Amino acid sequence: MTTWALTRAVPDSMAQCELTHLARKPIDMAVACAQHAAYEEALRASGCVVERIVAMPDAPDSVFVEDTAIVLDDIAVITRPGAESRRREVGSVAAALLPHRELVHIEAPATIDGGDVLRVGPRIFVGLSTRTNADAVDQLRAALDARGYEIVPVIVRGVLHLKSAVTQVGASQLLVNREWIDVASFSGYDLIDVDPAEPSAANALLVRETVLFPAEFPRTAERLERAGLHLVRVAASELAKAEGALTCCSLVFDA
Ligand code: CIR
Repeated sequence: MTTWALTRAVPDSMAQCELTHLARKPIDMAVACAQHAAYEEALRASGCVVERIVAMPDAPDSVFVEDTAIVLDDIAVITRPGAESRRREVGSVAAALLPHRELVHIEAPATIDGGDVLRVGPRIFVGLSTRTNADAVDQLRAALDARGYEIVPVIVRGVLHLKSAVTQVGASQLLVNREWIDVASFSGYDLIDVDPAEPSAANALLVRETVLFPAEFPRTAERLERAGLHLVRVAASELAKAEGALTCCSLVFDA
């Protein structure tokens, strides 16, 4: 079995990316590309085979492949991204997933970004956000209930995606920022809070036993290490200016 990580190159047009909660700041493209390459290297070091899918230089958010699909054990859901400008990204991701999974497609009027989907075992938490609506929750239920998945909607406020507010960092450990979600939905898990000085630190990428973690958040990193987790720090300052973080830049799955 191989652990795959699908990625896509940083597009030349990234300066025109969608922004929802952030003010536009100049992105240093050389640094962005170097950080993205180091991220891919960290994925390799964590045991993944990295496959860069076809580049989309004119699609400003195309590096954020996570938003285009939800890859589960036996099926992949191709999303219909909430931002109209991003809908053309999904075709090439579907083509890359086709050798590995049966595909289902989210259809209008539903919209959903993969960044709003956190799978923990058989539970699939779905953020209701500016990008993801209740129709998407209904369509996910229709597609996945019979396969044993439980769909749990969670309201997201003040931040782009569910996974900006909560991600999985260990078998039963979740890293959370309670400002943006009601953690009542996550009772039964061991919750680790981000450091209050680092509100954007809740997006970590667990790959096998390793947590890829943004180098910009040392206080939260210390908390995670104190909890016994193995971290690899990855600089992501330029991708963060495009409102992206570590989970957004890959689709990781076993096949
Ligand atoms: C967007 O607004 O769609 C992009 N600028 C950022 C997407 C980040 N994706 C993610 O958190 N999954």
